[in-house]
Amino acid sequence: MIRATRNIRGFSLVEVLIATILIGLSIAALVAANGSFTMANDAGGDLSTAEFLIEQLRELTTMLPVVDPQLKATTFGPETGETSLALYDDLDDFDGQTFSPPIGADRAVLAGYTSFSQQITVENLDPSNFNQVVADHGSDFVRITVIVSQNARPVSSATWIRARY
Ligand SMILES: [Ca+2]
Ligand SMILES: [Ca+2]
Repeated sequence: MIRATRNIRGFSLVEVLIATILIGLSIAALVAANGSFTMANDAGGDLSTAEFLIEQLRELTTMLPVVDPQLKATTFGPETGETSLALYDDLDDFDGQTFSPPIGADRAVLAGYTSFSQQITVENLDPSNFNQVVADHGSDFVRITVIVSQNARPVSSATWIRARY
């Protein structure tokens, strides 16, 4: 047995085993890395979608007055008779609303994004300290916050400030 091993040039069983283990480890590492890249790519795609959905609400609300054009600052939230999204005509009408499935800047449902939702909050701010929230209609400045979630998990959010004019 020993003589035969000396005479035959080739790989021993131990060498073959080590080579096999090394190749196996390399393949496992490659598979794991590929999985990580795929997950990172998916997360990037979700974030892009969330940013897009934030922009839709920003565009929708940009042209709206801060308080109701007819009734002025009488009701924080939808005024009497403003029973649907199509009738909302000022910023605070949108306070506390969640759109699931999300909506576009034209207020139409975005059917292709059903796993996402948009949550919007409108708050009045102290004019001398924008970190301080004051009573509803308590100042001429409002802060709009939009949180976009996917399957109830927040993905992205944005905040901006508007002045009453
Ligand atoms: Ca209104
Ligand atoms: Ca209102």
